[in-house]
Amino acid sequence: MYHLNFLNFSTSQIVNDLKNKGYFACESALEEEYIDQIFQDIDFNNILINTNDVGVVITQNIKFFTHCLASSKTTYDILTSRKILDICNEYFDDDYKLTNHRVYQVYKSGHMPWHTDNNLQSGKQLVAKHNMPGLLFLFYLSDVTKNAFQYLKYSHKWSYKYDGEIYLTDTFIDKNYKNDILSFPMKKGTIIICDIHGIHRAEPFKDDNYSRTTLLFQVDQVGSKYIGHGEKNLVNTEYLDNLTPEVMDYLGFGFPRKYPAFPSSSVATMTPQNILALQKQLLPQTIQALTKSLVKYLLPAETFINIKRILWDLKLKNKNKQF
Ligand SMILES: O=C(O)CCC(=O)C(=O)O
Ligand SMILES: [Fe+2]
Repeated sequence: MYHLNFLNFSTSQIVNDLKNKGYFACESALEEEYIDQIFQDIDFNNILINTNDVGVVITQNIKFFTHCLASSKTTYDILTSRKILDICNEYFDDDYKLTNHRVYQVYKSGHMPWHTDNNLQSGKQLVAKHNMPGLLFLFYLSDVTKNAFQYLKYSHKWSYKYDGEIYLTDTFIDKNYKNDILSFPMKKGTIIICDIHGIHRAEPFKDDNYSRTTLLFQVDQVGSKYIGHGEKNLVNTEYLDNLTPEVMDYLGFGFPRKYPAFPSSSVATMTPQNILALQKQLLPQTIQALTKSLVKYLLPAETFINIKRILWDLKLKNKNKQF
């Protein structure tokens, strides 16, 4: 799953970087075949509408696949991999939980504000910043030349000064911390880990021909004071081939989770272009549905059942002929 250049970093080295610098980054950490597999698990061209499954939703210029653990064994394996758990075990000194995760694809443009991820929520609303330790993990699933992850040097040590703010403006950061901005334009397969208390963002970009795909997950040291902290983890039981008390605890078995899946989406979070493209996609299906309902209106229900019986009979006869 991981290349040696990541595995060769000892867990203590990584944890040391996280505690001192607030981040750790390593290029070509995730093997290509795992990245390819994630793209096979997720069809970014298929947006959920009356589909009885988990899948992709859109908000503005970002496509999100949130419930990875329900529909991508590869992401499940990465999120529960030994190396990740080892890092968490050494970094945290109390129980920790996977509090959110998603794969997202940003395209054409993006402007994320500077922020920290130590958020306490009530429903989908941010209500306060918390002081639980936590780690944000990012895997670049495409080469990142634009829209790179950015981190303010040592900000995990002083970001509490801005706990009253939801975001920090670009102007404020440019004025006060311009020289502290670290940017991570790196190759596909890169892993970046950072302290959730560090101030970070994805660098704004505008380019109709560019997109960036990322696997992100967050692990927080959720103490008994914060019962309910985190998004629900919908897990496909088929994937649970490594279940140990450690993994169960990390995934939050039996632990309440009160936050809705991120992002909170609806047709209204799509761009007008997206909605238009969707209408085009829906047209043949709408015609199909109309035809079906017209035929149903014209023919008695019994006729339908009889047609189905005849078709079934023909199918059986054909099958029997083959043997
Ligand atoms: O995509 C990135 O570079 C950062 C994402 C991030 O900070 C977030 O979603 O909270
Ligand atoms: Fe963030």
